[in-house]
Amino acid sequence: MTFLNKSRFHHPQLAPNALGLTRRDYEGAISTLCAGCGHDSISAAIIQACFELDLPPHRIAKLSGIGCSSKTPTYFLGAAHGFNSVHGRMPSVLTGANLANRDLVYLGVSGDGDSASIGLGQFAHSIRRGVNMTYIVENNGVYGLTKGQFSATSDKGSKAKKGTINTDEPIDMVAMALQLGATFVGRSFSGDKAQLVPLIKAALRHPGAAFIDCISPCVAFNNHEGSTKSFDFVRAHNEAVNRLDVILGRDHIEAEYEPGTAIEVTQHDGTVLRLRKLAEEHDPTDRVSAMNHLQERKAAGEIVTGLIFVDPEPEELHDHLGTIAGPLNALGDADLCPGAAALEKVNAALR
Ligand SMILES: Cc1ncc(C[n+]2csc(CCOP(=O)(O)OP(=O)(O)O)c2C)c(N)n1
Ligand code: SF4
Ligand SMILES: [Mg+2]
Repeated sequence: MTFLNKSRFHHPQLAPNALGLTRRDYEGAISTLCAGCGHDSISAAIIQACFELDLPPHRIAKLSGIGCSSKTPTYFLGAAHGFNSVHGRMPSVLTGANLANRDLVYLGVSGDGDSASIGLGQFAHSIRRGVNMTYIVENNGVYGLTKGQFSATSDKGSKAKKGTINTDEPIDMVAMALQLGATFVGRSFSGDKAQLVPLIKAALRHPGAAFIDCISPCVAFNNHEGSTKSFDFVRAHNEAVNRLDVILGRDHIEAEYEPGTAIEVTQHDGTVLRLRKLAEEHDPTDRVSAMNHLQERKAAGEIVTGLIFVDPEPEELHDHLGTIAGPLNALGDADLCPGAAALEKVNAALR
């Protein structure tokens, strides 16, 4: 069975957000993934983040490729626009949609196979172009949907369920996103909702290419001893660099921190990202420092999580192309065809 009907009834006292919507209004169909799959926790975190940000669900476009991870948009934001692309091709479809209508909030959901194997080139070009989006990779180190082959993010030396050892070097998507110029880079774990929800909220509010690598154990094929993407392994090696509070313009700031223990980054729309430092030597607004910290901790066997890098003054694809402020798909005949005199002027300038 691939679809289960969900009752529309909900508890009358469910708290509404500023739009008068409850958390239920941000849900989708009932998940058909394996019970305990990390991907379902990420869906729950996306629902929570969008609910808390008061995003109108119909102003969100969720796009994905192929895989268990790419199936998940069916299970959240049922009222959003959705597009399930060919395997690995989500980034170019998202780029095209964003160019045509910049007024939507773009959320790309993908897997490690979808983005680091077949879709690696697509991932790289969407990041380096600075497409304004939140790009989440639900990273389990296997092709879950096709029954557990190693993916390009499987660590060298890690063991498959049937005992095979991976001999290939892994692709670290966080390191790649940093190198490719992403203006927001985070890593999290599906089992750490307290870290993941604010990270997704901050990414959704970031006006540029925001990338989150979310380790998401596959309980069917990659949660055994010897796997470096299992719940136990990630819990034991998780090294959070900071704890993030997302403070919206309307919120009042509650806690105060000792000078030097927190960094505040104000985004264009007034959202304040407050980062409580856990790793003293890590400065999340310095790309080179972020790259160094990532590699140093990786060499020590740790998985760095948290908001690893953010550019407080990001540029995005529309800034680079100089497109008009409104969505291109709303242009009328007069804008698109300004007449013979205007054409003559352009031609004259080129003679
Ligand atoms: C062009 C093409 N090649 C191969 C496949 C087979 N295929 C489907 S999903 C998948 C891998 C999915 O892995 P990942 O993106 O990591 O998602 P997961 O299931 O692990 O969440 C593959 C190879 C396909 N559907 N299309
Ligand atoms: S096969 Fe793995 S990734 Fe797919 S639904 Fe099951 S646990 Fe999740
Ligand atoms: Mg996978």
